[in-house]
Amino acid sequence: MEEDKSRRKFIKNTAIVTGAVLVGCKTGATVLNNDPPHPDNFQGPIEFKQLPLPYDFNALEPHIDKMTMEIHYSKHHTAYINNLNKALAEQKVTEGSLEKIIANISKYTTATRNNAGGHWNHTQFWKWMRPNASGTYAGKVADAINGQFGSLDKFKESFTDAAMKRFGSGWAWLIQKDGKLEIVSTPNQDNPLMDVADVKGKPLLGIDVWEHAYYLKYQNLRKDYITNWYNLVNWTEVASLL
Ligand code: MN3
Repeated sequence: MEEDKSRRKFIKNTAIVTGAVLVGCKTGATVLNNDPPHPDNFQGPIEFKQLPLPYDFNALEPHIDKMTMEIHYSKHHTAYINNLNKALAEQKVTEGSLEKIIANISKYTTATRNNAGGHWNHTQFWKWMRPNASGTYAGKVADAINGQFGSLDKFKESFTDAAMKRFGSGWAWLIQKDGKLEIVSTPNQDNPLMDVADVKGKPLLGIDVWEHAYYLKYQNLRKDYITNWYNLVNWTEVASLL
């Protein structure tokens, strides 16, 4: 409770000092903009829900097997969402989009960071893959990648390298930053949209290199998983983000 009091005082002072804009949230309560946790005005937590997988569990075979997809989507991704909702309820967060929470992730708990990242990353990961993806590398996405990296093969080389060098669990990303494309990687469920990321940018493509993404089929052969994963890349989705 002491903490709540000092926080309220802090918020009040901050509002006076910065002249922060006051906005009304959906429930009619008045809250400080860009200050997601506001225990005074708690009206019930926000809740995120899982979108349906855009294809069947077996649709990515032979590159990713049905059981991996089923466990990955129904167990891992679902757990990130449930744990995110739990973490937000504990912090009495009543509003904010997933993107906004992620952009200000340093203001939240570690559980929020892990699970908000897990939810955003997987929601997008399902869209970055599609069955029979061959032949869609063309147009502006091909121009952008060829222009930045020389060729699709050169891009794959660098992207694979980033994904292989990510020690332990994490992700490799193709991001857009200051109008340029760049390849980076993040640990755990972090992503380049987070204010805590070493290199920030807009993710155009990302690969999950947690063992749960490939171990059933590929065991320790992460490189084989990455190599085969390129057959699934939904370049149309990448182009839509450019
Ligand atoms: Mn995963």
